[in-house]
Amino acid sequence: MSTKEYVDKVIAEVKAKTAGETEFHQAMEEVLNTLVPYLDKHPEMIKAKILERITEPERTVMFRVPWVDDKGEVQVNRGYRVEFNSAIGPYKGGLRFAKQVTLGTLKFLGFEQIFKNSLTSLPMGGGKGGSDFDPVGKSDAEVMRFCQSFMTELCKYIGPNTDVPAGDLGVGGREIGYMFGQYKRIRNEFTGVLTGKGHEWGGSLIRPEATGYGAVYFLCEMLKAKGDSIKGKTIAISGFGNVSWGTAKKAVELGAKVVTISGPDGYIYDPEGLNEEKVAYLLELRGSGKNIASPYAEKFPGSKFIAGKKPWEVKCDIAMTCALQNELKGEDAKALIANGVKYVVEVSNMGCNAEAIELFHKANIPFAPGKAANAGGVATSGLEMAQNGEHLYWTAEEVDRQLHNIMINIHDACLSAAKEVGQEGNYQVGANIAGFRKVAKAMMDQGIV
Ligand code: 2IT
Repeated sequence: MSTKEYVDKVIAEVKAKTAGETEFHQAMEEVLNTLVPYLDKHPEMIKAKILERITEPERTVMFRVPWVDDKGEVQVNRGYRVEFNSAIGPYKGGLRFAKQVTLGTLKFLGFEQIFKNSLTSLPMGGGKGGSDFDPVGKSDAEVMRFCQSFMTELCKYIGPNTDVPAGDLGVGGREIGYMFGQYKRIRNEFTGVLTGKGHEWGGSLIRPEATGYGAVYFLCEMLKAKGDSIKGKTIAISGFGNVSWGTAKKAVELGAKVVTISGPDGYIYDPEGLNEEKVAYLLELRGSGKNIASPYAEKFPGSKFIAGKKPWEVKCDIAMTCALQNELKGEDAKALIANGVKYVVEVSNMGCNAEAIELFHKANIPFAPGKAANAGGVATSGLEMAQNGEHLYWTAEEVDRQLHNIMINIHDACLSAAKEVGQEGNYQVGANIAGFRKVAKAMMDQGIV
């Protein structure tokens, strides 16, 4: 059997035993398909069934999360933690609270996290969790009661050397605070069991900005590799949450023109570009808890709201997905290419579908996959863990400096891994191989576990 046939067989078997987990299938196929040239040179990994093992989470917990809403009615959600791989460190990854969350969603995110965390060069395994709890329109008291109930169960499975969750969609500083408080109360210990904490109680400076800053640092390296620079470039970004905010903040600071943001309701086109005031307004928009982007257009005349559409139809040099999985599909890629896009950076996890990625490759447009470009968030979580372990705080400059170095190293690791398998300039292949080989080697060293 050729390596390609072997990989196809593993993909088919994984799909058959995880029926219905479509987002996980997409993420798993995307990674496994790119590993063929690497596995060709490593038959010992095929023999040790590394692919069969790495696609099966070490452990998954699913649990009931009962809570009482403001009207006194009992609500029941489902909580999850997928502890995917601990070969190179404790499970690490965010918690996502969103209505549409399923086991398949969290398995895709947990699977991506294995390779992303490996790319950071920090000792972190891969995990992800969350709930189908919908934070939209919930009161502060409801969010607190939900978080406390969620943590009452989750606290049995996590710990600073076991599994360290963080935020993701629907989980920010407020939710991390409520969950940390409950963990501390039940376990009677003050430890770095979560990252993204408030700075007063163990959180790292720059963690809120880190995902967006890191993505822009990665973009700057891509530009540099082509003898180009970010200054004066027109950038279309999606979303208006934490990741979009950090991305816009750093891009604007470095002299780019960010002309779009978006929400589930549509997108904002701001031809003058965002400035410091508009970037700061994103925090207000998110804080409103309404999950819509349209109020931006009322606040800033000169910008307009386009209902029900995505920002990928505007003319831009650089497109950066900062919202959700599969938010940029084949037809969006075609529109971007027709409008002359020069670089695409996936900042959301699996922001582009397979067809879109293929189109960017065919058009010779440098494409950065999320697991490389958005790794700055979890990398800074790793730096938060290091500070907690040392019982120290580092300055913002120190954290930012380390984040910047990590992103430069990830960029270079992607390019050199791609080159080794004869696919020069292919960040997707490079990220997957560079992320995979470290975890696979660790698994080989640790025996059949
Ligand atoms: O997707 C991600 O990398 C995150 N949501 C951050 C995870 C973390 O542990 O900081």
